[in-house]
Amino acid sequence: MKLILAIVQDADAARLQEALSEQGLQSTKLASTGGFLREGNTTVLIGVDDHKVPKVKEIIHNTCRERTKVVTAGSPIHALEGIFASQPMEVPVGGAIVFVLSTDSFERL
Ligand code: 2BA
Repeated sequence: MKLILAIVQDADAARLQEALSEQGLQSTKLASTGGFLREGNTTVLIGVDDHKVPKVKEIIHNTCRERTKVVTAGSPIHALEGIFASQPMEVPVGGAIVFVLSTDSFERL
């Protein structure tokens, strides 16, 4: 059993969950925030048998797009440290950042 953790853009999350659901795959969506842009993104948790991992990756690849975000001058890119973008800059985001974790057990109690 694996736990797939996919960090996706908010705009892709609904389509991803729908596509997973169509294949009978369960998922959980969590609101998250990127450390660099400090913008909202979505983390989707998907628990699957090992042999389904490639299928899940394929669905993620097919539903999550790469987009470019413009960080405007003066944006707090590292707000806590007080570091601001001095020039507008383009940052590619996505399609998705995917972690595959081995799980010791999966139980419904
Ligand atoms: P953010 O941290 O907001 O990063 C958004 C995008 O900014 C990243 O897109 C990357 O293209 C760029 N970026 C990040 N750090 C940078 C830096 N120090 N200098 C220049 N550009 C930088 P993605 O790589 O597609 O990542 C999308 C989101 O996935 C990230 O949002 C973060 O929430 C998550 N993520 C990415 N790598 C991760 C990791 N190793 N561990 C945990 N979360 C990660």
